[in-house]
Amino acid sequence: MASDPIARSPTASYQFPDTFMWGAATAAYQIEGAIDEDGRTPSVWDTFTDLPGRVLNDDTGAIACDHYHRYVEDVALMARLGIKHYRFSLAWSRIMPDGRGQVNEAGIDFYRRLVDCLRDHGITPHATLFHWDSPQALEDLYGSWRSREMAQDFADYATAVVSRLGDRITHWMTINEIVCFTHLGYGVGKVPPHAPGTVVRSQKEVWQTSHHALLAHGLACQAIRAASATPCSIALVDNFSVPVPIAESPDHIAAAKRAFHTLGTNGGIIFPALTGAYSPVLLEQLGADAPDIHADDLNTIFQPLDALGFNVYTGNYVRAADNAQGFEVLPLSASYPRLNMPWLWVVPTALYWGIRHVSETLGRGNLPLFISENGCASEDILTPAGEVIDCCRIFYLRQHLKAAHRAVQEGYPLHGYFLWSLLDNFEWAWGYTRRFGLTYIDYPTQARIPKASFNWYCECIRQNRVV
Ligand code: GCO
Repeated sequence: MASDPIARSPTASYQFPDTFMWGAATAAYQIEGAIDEDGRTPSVWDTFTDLPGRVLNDDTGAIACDHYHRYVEDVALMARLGIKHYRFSLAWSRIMPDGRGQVNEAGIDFYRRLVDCLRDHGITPHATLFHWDSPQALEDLYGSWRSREMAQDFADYATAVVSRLGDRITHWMTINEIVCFTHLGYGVGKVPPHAPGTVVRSQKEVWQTSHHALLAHGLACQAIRAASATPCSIALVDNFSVPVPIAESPDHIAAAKRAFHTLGTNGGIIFPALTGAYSPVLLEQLGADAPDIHADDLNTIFQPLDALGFNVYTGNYVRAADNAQGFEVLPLSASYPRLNMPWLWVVPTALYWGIRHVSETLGRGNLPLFISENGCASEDILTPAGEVIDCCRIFYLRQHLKAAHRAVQEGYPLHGYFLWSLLDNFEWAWGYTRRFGLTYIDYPTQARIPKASFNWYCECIRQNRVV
């Protein structure tokens, strides 16, 4: 009711500014399928999924959501949802079968068709150049991310893509979640859960892979700007770890800021990307395990960005402590709420605190941000009437959107939100056992069934607020 003071208050009604970008996200290997069509060659994920026992149920991305053939139906679904922004990724080995050199125009054509279809529906494409599916050819040639050569090959791939698609795509994201395909793909001392699953000899070599990925990001930023015919927006997408102060008092907030340097891989990924230097606290901790950094590397890595994409699913509570580091990361008890992944502790305030850390801990308060992924796996219930009930997902998303609203209300430059994911899809080492979609995929028939959360998110978008 217009006269209701609560309905008119942006705080109480969780109203977003009119310019807020509502979107959804996917990634090539997780949805496309068609792994050997129109000239695509294997990525490291094709090789990895073919190894018995690496992926649950030995699932592979060979068919996935068959999006390669069903993209028209999927774009119609996006239009029905009401999103005006769609984040997807391009498969490097579709576009450059050898990872370098010759461009496969048929691969480009698929993305041209997809993007034209999006634009016909008034949906702005946001293209991620790399979402973990390195060409197997480069893994065979020089060990992909283990080599510095990968950075230049990635930049050349970026040039090939942007010079062909830059007339229709103006929102680019270079690389998605560096930690996952480097530290989790080459990690020491355990069977890595991610492709390529090559265990390197030392921590130093693991850090070297993420350093090469940072270089790839930096060189790609330069390549995109040089190749784009029109002014474009370039972002990095990162899932830095978020220390959440246990209480919002100055001592705990200060402790969370200290913790930010060494939590996860923050000090060696988001720090160099956004500040031009590895965190000194991390470097001291790493000692001889720090990567080799050439003279000009940090200048290359520290490129001007138009935005940061922040992928957020969970966080870590931190409190001030009377110890050498001045903070303590609090373990969560077994009874703490968690959704359908071992790491998916429900910590909605991590979304807000992540944004504040970018501003206050990294000193990048003017850098536009968007949430490039947020969502959850939940155990969806299929009713006999054919509905899919996923209340847990609605509750999870609602809490996170409220945290996003708080960030906007307090003046942080959060411009948009991409929900992960539009569709249930191939959840990496978990195969098809985990469902993150707003849309249920019945894999045997490939039927798309919008879940309860789809209708709920549709209403949030329509009303431009958290309903
Ligand atoms: C990511 C992952 C997605 C996952 C999602 C759920 O960027 O984190 O890229 O591909 O599917 O995060 O685990």
